[in-house]
Amino acid sequence: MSYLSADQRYNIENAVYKAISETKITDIHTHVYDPAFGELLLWGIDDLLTYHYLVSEAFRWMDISYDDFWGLPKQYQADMVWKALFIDHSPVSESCRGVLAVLDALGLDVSMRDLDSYREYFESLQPSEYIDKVFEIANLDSVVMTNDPFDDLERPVWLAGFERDPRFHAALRMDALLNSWETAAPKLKQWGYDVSVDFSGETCAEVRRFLTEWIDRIDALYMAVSLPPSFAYPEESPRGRLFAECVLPVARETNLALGLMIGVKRQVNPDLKLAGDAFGKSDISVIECLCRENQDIRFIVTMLARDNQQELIVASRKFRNLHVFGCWWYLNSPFFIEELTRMRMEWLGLSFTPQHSDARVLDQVIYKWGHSLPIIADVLIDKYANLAATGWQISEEEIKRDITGLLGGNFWQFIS
Ligand code: HDL
Ligand code: ZN
Repeated sequence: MSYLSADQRYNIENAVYKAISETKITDIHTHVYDPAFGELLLWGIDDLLTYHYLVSEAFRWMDISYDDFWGLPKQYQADMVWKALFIDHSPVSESCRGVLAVLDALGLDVSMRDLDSYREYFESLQPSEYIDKVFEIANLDSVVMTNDPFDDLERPVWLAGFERDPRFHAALRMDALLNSWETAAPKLKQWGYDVSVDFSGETCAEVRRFLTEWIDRIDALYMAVSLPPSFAYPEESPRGRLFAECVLPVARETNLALGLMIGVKRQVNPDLKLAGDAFGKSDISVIECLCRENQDIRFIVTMLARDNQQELIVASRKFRNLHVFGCWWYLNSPFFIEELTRMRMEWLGLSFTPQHSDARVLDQVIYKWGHSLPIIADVLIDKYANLAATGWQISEEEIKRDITGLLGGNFWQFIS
């Protein structure tokens, strides 16, 4: 049994931190938008402070009614959140710390606690210069958006066409189609797709046409959908039928990966709007069945319940068409990132994608990657140190190779 000298560990640490800081990231799931979408791209201090994570935390201290709060202009909402979560109570939650980490990374003086001066800074910036700055600070190569043809603000931009910013890839999000078929069908009909809620006639063929036309229009990297804990497949339901007769055939036909984000319980408290969603434990056998019966389709999967993580890892060991990604939403904090990354590396080696930001406000990529990369680095250092203790020699090139894979390379290899 050979032991690791302090020098050996120091060299490994250096090589990992160097490679992590130099490797550009593909952020494979976000809610940010190509600048062509204008106001849909959120950025700056007031969007940061009214991010739904902070709103739900602020309501725990505020005695204003939901309606009164939502009726306030965004800046007033931000003022109330700032007071409740930063001034009246120390901002120790990850969402609050994240706002301060962004301001600090931008070179603003967080100790001043001067919200108006922060506002002046952001008001002095143009979106295009700010996007460049944020991508540079966060060391992003590109992001994947969440694109919803049923979004009335987003759809017309795509239909009018625009020159794409190559840093903003698209993903076709199918929640409205698959989880709200009764309201989606009439809209599809209105858009010229000959569908009926009762699936009569050419409905499934027309839904397939809708999917393929939008995949082409946005040049989607993958199709995606978020699903409730109760998600079942096969299932005698509109979603079950759409999956079987539309989504899976189109994935096969287009050779696009299918992103499944499982476990979200939507609108547990509707008064909180975007902040009103919670989660539940899902049945992993549904994923096992999908992967087993469709081994020619690639699934990129993340699950929202901590209790689903080990079984998702084991499912990924059973099916090479299942790629695990990210510490999603309520798992995107240091405590869970550490646990999930260690579990995954010990049982999947390097064949997974440890993180995505899920950023809804562009600036958030700075803190969401800022709290993830050091943890991923530390787990890697431990694993490389354990290898070195056996006498196995790791080269700097191999460390760079491994990290390039974890920060996007494995994703690109899996989906193409
Ligand atoms: O469904 C999703 O993609 C989730 O990420 C939701 O958008 C959620 O509101 C979120 O932003 N989580 O980080
Ligand atoms: Zn998301």
